[in-house]
Amino acid sequence: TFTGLGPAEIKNVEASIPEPLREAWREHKYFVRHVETTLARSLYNCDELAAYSGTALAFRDRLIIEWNKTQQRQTFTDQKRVYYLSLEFLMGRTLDNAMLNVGLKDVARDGLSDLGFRIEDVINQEHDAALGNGGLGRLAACFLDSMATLNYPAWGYGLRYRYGIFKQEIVNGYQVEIPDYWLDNNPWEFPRHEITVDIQFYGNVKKYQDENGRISNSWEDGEIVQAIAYDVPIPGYGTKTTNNLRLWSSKASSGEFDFQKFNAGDYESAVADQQRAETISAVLYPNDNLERGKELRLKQQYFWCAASLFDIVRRFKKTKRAWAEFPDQVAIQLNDTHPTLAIVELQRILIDKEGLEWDEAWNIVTKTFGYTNHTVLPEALEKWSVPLMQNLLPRHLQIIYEVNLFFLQSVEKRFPNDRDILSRVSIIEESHPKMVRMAYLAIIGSHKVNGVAELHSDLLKSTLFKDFVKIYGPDRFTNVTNGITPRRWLHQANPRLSALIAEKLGGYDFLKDLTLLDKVEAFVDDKAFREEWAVIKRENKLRLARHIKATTGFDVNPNALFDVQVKRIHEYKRQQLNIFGVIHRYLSIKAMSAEEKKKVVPRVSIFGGKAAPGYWMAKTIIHLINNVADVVNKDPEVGDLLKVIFIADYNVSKAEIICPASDISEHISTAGTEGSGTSNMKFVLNGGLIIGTCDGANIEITREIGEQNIFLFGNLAEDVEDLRHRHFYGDFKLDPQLERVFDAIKDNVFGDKADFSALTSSIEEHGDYYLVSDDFNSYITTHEMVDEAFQNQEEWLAKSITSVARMGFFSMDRVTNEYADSIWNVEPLDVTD
Ligand code: Z2T
Repeated sequence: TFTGLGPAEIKNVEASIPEPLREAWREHKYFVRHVETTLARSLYNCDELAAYSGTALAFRDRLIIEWNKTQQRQTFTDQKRVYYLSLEFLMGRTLDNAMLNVGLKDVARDGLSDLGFRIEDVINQEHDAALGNGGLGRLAACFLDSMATLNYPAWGYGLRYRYGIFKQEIVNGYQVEIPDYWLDNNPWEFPRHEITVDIQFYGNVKKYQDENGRISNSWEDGEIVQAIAYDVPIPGYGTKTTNNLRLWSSKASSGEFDFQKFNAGDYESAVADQQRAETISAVLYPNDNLERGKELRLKQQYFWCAASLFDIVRRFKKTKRAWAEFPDQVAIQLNDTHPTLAIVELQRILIDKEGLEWDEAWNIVTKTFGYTNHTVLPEALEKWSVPLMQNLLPRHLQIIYEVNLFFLQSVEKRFPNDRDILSRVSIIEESHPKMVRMAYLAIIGSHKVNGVAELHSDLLKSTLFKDFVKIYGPDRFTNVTNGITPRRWLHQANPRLSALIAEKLGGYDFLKDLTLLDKVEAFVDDKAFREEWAVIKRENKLRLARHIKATTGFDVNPNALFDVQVKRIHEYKRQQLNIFGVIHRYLSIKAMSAEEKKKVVPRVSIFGGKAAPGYWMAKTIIHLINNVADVVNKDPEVGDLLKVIFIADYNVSKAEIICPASDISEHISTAGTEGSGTSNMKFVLNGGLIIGTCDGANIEITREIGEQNIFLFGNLAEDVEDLRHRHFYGDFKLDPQLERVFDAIKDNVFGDKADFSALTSSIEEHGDYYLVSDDFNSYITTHEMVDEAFQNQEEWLAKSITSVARMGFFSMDRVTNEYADSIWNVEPLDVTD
């Protein structure tokens, strides 16, 4: 029935409601309205999924308003913006985060509870936005959170994949990949059908004389694919700033070209063209730290770079500023080399379309870009075949050759007596076929290059990019150690711990300035505080135990030491070292007397992570973990002393359950191979201790929390090369304890030994590239120290509390401010001013 209430009267009704209830009333009103109208349901047949949608839509309304205001304000002020270009944004779920950022989760909890729903169940209805593989993609998501929270005018640009990272199922111990179709009913994206860009591929380059008599190049013919923008609001925590993430989706161009085919009756071929175009944004490549050089991947890269650059340039041109001001208005950060074509595309736009001279344009380009490198692993460094690029992007290849020519000329002038340096630093590798080295192009086209942890950045300077340090000097290269957002990884994932800290610190300010955590250390001897801390850890372990029971059917003892390794499965991350250690433990227990068994500290070894579908060794490791679990978990001689769990389909929302529940977690990569690692930070921030190698950010974590609070083991990065060299020349002896483990595998204790022969022989016979045998003894000994330490619960607790108190450095806010100051030169803009 029509109430006769206009906006003014509604305002009056609102005003008549007592202030503390007003938000609750609004929330309820939005919720009911969306359930009844947007979803066309009644409150009487509102299930959990509808309750999720209604809540999400209610919060979405709030975000949209702030989002519009933020964008208007940023456009009006027209100060420098940051554009973060990433092929991956591993966002996870949005609703919980949105409720916390807006500060109304408690209101929503009460409202939902009045309607008979538990907020956790409602939150669990949401599908993860899983547009990423692992650390690199999650870092991009943490960046977005921090940039909004700190009020930086910043946009993310990415691809709107129809399929995110595959879902993992374990069938008979093997990984099986299921497509992740995630787009239906996603309330968090807004299609902008009016924002489109035509993207060209193939074709050829023609020279012509322009009106000033200048010889110019024009890229002609080929085929056109249309990019359509989809926008996602990115709210900051405790601020009105709501930034934008723009994801591009591909579609066949609606240009004349296609209509001609339709009109000519060539219906089938026109539809095929359409499907081919849509394939570009169809699927995320599921490789972490591996590049396979597929043409479709290159198409994705160019499609996304060209659409983003067009968009950025279009926005800049509206301001009518001179081109020389471009770098004062625009900072573009390249998340690894995947967006390196953006450098070439900007140069092309400036010289071919806007008529700038080469030098003037190149000066603008290099001032605009910054490049972040995430790995030194050679198999992850992008190289594109010259013939492939010649065919797909003929004009870009010309520009790359020109950039290379000018670069090599300048190098030759500076180092006239160095015969080899030119071939070493050339963007073009003189192989068959020739290859474009994208990292070199990224360095040459950027004003700053950074690594993601101190050791990693040092290694870049002393190995991979050594020549470039010589050429450009050390100032172009810098380090910005990674971080994580404390909003998601403490407050959202571990609300009770966050509340306990807030109670002691007098509020939640630490979520915006994580260095305030240092005040927690004053409570390390406070009895009540310590008890509460321990209770929270136990609760979190129980929560994980329930998840394990529900998903695997196994019961785990919450008093046992929970030992967790969750991350992408990769030989360099050494899950094989961990599972061999577990087998060693199992064999030791089996050999014990009843008396000896009484002294054993019960353990649950928990694994999780996806293997790239084509990475056979990684899949073999998963298989071994599951087979070991099968044998160990039902062995009555072992009972509660050891359980092995593989959690299928590890993703962001599972990480939120797992990270708060560890006693110890494993970050055990071969020294010098892990760029940074970020789950190490998540676990410590949640009061878990870690065992790790001197690698990536483990080193800085140790420096911050103190070496008495971490379990370090293994060879150092500086010794790795020498050890590998020795292995290669036959100087290798399998560690005797590891030999015992291999003997058990070869006795078919964990299934058919043939299934694992590639794994054991990679160590015994093929050089043990990742030094599993070299580090095995030290690994086992260190785990014995872990057991020992765990028996002294009081000291363990002190380590846990002290470590959390000292984790302030690893906030993504510190990281974002460092990029802003030393790379982007951008200032925050408070939209509430
Ligand atoms: C990735 O997740 C990482 C590096 C890559 O290099 C690619 C992917 Cl998909 C091309 C990871 C690093 O392995 C990890 O050490 C680091 O913490 C993370 O990026 C974020 O910097």
